[in-house]
Amino acid sequence: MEKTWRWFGPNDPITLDMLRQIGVEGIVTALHHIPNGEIWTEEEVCKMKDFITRHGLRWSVVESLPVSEEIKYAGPHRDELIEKYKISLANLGKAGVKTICYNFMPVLDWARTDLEYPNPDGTSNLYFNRAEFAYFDIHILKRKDAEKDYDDATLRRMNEKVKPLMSPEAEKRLVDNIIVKTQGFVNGNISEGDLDPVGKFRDLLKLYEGIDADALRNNMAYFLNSIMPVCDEYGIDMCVHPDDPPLQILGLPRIVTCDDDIQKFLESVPNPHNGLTFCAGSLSAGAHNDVVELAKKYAKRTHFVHARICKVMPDGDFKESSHLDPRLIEVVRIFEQTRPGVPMRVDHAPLMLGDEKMGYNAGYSFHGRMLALGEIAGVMATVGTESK
Ligand code: DNO
Repeated sequence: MEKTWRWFGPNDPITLDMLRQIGVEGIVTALHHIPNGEIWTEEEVCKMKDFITRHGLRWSVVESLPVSEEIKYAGPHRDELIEKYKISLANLGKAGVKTICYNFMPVLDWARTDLEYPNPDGTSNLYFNRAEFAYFDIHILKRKDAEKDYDDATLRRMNEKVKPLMSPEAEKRLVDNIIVKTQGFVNGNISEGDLDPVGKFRDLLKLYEGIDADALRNNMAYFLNSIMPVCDEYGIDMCVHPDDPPLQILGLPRIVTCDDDIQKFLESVPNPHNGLTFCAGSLSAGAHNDVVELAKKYAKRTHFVHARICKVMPDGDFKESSHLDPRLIEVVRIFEQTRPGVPMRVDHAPLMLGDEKMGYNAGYSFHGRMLALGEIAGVMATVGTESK
C-alpha cells in the first residue's frame, strides 16, 4: 500500500518536510479554506498540488470533497450543488488527483464522547461512552422520544454513573466533544466559536425529518449516478467513508454501517469508480462487523484504506485499539497482498509525548500517528514478503 498521511494544509503545524522524514509517500488533504458546496477551481487545486509536489510528495487522496447536506436530504438546490461538485471533480481530475474520499452521513460526521481518555501507560485515546452519549441525546439535545433508542442497561448506567457527575462544565465538554471539536475541521456544519452549537445542531436534525434509510439510499444513488460520467472521463475513484460509529444514532438514517449496506450501495451504482474507503476503525466500532471478512469481500472495490481498529466493550462503549491488533494485521495483510498500490493512512492514534499540548485536530496527533505509521509499515514489510 502507499503510505499516506492526512495533512491539513500549509497551516498544519506538522509540515511536509517533517512527513518526508518519517517515510510518508503521499498526502491526503482537502482545500479546507473553501466553504462546503463551493467550486474547487483549477487554480486552487493546482496551487495545492504544486505546494505538495515542491516538497517531494504527491497529492494522493482528497479527504474530503464534502457532500453538502442539501444533496444528502435532496433539498431544492441539490442539482445546482451536484453541478458544482462535478466541476470540482473535473478540476481535480485534470490535475491528476483521482482518489476522492467523502461520506454520506447526515449532519454528524463522526462521534466520540471523550477525546482524551487516559490509558494506563500515560497516553490517551478517543473513546465512545454509550451512556454519556445517551445523556447528551436525552438531557442536552432533548430529542423527542430519544430514550426509546437506548436499552435498559444503558439508561440505568446513564442515571447511576453519568447523571450524578454532570455539571454545566461537564455538559459543555460533552457538547464540545460530540458536535464541535470532532466536526469543525471535517464538514463545517458546526464550528468552534459557534455560540449555540446545540440549537444549530437541532436545526440540522430537522432537515432529515421524514427521511428514512431508503430515501437516503436513493439520494446517494442519485448523487453517484450524476457524477459517474465525470469519474469515467477522468478515471476518478470515489470512495465513501463508512458511518462512524456504524450504528443508528440520534434518529438519523445511517446507510454505510454493515456488510448488507455496503453491498447495497455498491450494487446500486455498479460502476467500478464507485468504491469504498475501507476504514477498519469505523467498521470495527460495530460489534456486528467482522472487519477481516469485510476486507476480504470488498478489497476489490476499495480505493483507500484507513488503518486503525476499535475494541467494543460488552456495554457498547468502544475505544481505539492498538495498530498492532491482530485483526488490523490481518486487514493489512489482505490489502498488501491483493491491492499493493492502494493508498493507506493511519488514523486516530493516541496522544503521547507532548501531543496533548499541541492543539492538533482530534484524532490527528503527531507522535501517536508516527508510531502507528511505523508499526503499520513494519507489518507491511513483513506480510508483503509472504507467499500469497
Ligand atoms: C475522521 C475521519 C472522517 C472522514 C470523513 C470522510 O477522523 O475519518 O471525518 O474524513 O468522514 O468524508
